[in-house]
Amino acid sequence: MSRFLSRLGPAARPSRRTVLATGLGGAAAATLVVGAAGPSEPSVSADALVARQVRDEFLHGWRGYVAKAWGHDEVRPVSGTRHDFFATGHTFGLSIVEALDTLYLMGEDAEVRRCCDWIEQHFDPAQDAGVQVFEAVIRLLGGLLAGHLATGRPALLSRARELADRLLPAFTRSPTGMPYTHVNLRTGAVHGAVATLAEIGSNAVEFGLLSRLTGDYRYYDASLRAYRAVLARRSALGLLGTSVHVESGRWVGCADITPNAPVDSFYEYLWAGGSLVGDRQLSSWYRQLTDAILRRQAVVTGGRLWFRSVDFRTGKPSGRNRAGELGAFYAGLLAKGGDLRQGAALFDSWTAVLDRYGVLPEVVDFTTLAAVDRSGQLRPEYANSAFDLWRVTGDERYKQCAYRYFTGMRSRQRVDGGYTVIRDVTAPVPAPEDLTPGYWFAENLKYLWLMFSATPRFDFGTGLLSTEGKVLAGLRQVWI
Ligand code: DMJ
Repeated sequence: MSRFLSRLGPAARPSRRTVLATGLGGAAAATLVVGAAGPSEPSVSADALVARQVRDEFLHGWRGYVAKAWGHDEVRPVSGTRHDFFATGHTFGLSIVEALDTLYLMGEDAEVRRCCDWIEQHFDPAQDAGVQVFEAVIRLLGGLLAGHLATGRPALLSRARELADRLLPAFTRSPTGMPYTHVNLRTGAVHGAVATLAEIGSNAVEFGLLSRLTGDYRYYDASLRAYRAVLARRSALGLLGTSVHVESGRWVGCADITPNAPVDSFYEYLWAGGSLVGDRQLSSWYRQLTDAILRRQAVVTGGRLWFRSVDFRTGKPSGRNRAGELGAFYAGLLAKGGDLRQGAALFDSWTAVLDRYGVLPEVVDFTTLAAVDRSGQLRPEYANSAFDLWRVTGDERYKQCAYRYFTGMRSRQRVDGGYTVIRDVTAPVPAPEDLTPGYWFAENLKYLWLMFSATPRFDFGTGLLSTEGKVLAGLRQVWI
């Protein structure tokens, strides 16, 4: 049986000095002055003003979802239509589940109650639908657990448990323990025998917490078995490939593309699982793999730190000098994991991309910073790393960067019906693509809110967020 030994160790709480007190430079300073309190308003700190802007924008997106897509997975804010995320013709109220703990942290308690009521009455974890296990775990299971921690409502925990029970066949029917990518929630039928590392490993945090809350260790043990199966297949260099056939156990994709998708959160959960669950095995694997990645994949080009893709058996570089925005989370992970210098350097690399485009493109060539995939997917990873680095260092610079990210998103991706992904971040007037991804409600503005609001509902020392931004430790039930 797995043991739960400790929680995330105490981290220094970043200073609460205001942004203005430290002297902002450039565009961020100018924007803040414009937004500062007028003569008739009571004196409010610059942080509080930013927090108010952040909450206003979150609620703008939320109202768009409520007005046009309530009860459905995602909203298309331009056309005012809906999108089924998991399976056509099925809804899990994804954006409701994603938004729940963000609304709680922002003090929107009436909305929290409305979301919980909807989940209790309508959320159906037994639909005859094949769902992607990875997405169901990080988005739905994580959201239900965070909602339970925020509100104490037992029904959210029982929905979480039923969902996890219906996802488990993906693990238990696999001969290696590495999960199939998809499972039918009603029948338990599995499919998808080639799984990426993110799909195999991004569950230890949710399953670990569920096991602790229920005393049922089948969930966490399934996570560990999957992790063990991957680690047993490490190369002599200590590196991992991209994807594995979960029945034969053979590698299918042999490039180690860390920190890019689709391996990204595999590494994140070795660290987060080790911290939340207190499992030293996970922490030790994290350390060993990270040492190998830093040794074999880190590369400095144009004075900036990036990570190159290599063959995991030989270490030979692939020559594809691509960095996906999804990999921007790695700056914060490196910092949390004890490699602050490298984490800060990688964050600076992504800040150079942000400075060039205003909104981060999906993929860049890291030797030139040219946008290779120009779409702007409303991704949260840069803000996530700003938050992590601020927590680790207390350095106000990370808040300034996060604010620049916020204003870029607000000026280019805001539409009347909410926020949307865009086709081309380099276009002077970007064409909207008409989707607010569910993760936008879970992540982007939560990181900003936590940095600027000083909310008493989050424990800045012990708090831990999942890869989907769900607060799975450190939520405080506080009346505000
Ligand atoms: C989120 O769903 C999660 O953060 C996931 O781990 C990868 N990134 C997306 C949002 O970009």
